[in-house]
Amino acid sequence: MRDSSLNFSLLHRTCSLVVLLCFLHIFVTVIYYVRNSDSSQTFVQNQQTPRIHRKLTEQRVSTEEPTPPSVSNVTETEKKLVTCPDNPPRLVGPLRIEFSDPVTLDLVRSENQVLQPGGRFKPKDCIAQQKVAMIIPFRNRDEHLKFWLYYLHPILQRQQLDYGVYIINQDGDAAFNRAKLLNIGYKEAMKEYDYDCFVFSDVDLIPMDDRNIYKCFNQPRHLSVSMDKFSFRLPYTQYFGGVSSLSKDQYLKINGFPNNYWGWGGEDDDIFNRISSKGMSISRPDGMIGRCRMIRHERDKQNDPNPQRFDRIAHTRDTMAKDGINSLTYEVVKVEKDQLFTKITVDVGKL
Ligand SMILES: [Mn+2]
Repeated sequence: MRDSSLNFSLLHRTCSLVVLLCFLHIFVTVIYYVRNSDSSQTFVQNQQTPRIHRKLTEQRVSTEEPTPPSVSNVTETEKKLVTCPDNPPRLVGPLRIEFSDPVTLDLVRSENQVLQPGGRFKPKDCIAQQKVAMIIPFRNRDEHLKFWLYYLHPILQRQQLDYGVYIINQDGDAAFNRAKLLNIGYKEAMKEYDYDCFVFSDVDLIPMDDRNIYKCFNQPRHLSVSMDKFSFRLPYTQYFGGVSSLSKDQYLKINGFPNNYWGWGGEDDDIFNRISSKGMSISRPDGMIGRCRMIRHERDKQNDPNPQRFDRIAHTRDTMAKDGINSLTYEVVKVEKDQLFTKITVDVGKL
């Protein structure tokens, strides 16, 4: 009799313990589930509230950014990522660049499926140090553009840049105006994204080493320092043509670029004058890393040497305050979003 009551009480206690454990388990599961569904809801809100919020505030004069619950959440997810390193780990150094085999846009598209529409990219394993807009002045150079896209996209991705590619296409066949197209590229890119750096590149120049990073430095940067066209030497010390980069601050400090250089030449020297007159200097990669190839071509029609260029360059200091990004006028004719680039066709007027 004593024995069985002992057994019974033992059984009773064991059962109670099991029931308690079950409850505990259910409790923990429920808590976990509720927390999870909570955060997935705020995530969906993340994507929706800014738009709704903006709509609501459009009528009011809105001085505040659309903050709400989203912001804290976004920074939480971004906190897990660290800033990309100064020396991107996947760079390979010297590259073999040649233009004998034709490439097609479809090939380039298939090799760059990571791109977002408009030729946009962001590294996914770290936060890019800079948001860089690649600005390419353009007219009738589709063959060159294919090579540029074919070579540059993988390089820029290895360089871990948060970047977008903007082809600024001059409409019509009046004299070409490279510097004005660059100004337009700045303006149009800024409408789209909060870029803090601008790389201005001719369409026919390809770097031969991916350590030549297409980003901004503490001084305006000349990137195409040793071109095959000039036997891999700087043609002259002040040369700033080909490929260059300026941060947003550097660009605004010089009032952007001149708008009145029609035809070939001079605008790059004007830009150099603007930079040095504001007390800045030119930063450059070393000659080996800064090697690049130019695709050989005939001079374009409507791009004859500009006879006024010497006179203009001599007066940069007097003209730069009123001619630049602050006096820019143009009209957008067409915007095309390709997987590989954003192409903006513009009417720049004529001389
Ligand atoms: Mn050229």
